[in-house]
Amino acid sequence: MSRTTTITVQGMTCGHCVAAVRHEVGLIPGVTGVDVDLDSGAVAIASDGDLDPAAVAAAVDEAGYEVVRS
Ligand SMILES: [Cu+2]
Repeated sequence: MSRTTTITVQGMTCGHCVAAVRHEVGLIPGVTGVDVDLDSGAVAIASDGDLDPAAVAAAVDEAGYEVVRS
């Protein structure tokens, strides 16, 4: 079942940051789409089934940023 999880990521400043977050989060199993709003830091993650919040936090950390609200 498809669902969307929205988190807030702190520290993104440009299109490169957006691409890095999109890439890392997109590698999480089950993720089918990642939509990033640079201005607000909102990251909408479309997935098949439930997302593991720890996996999302790890992916954002891998990209070099931090989840401030999930
Ligand atoms: Cu950047």
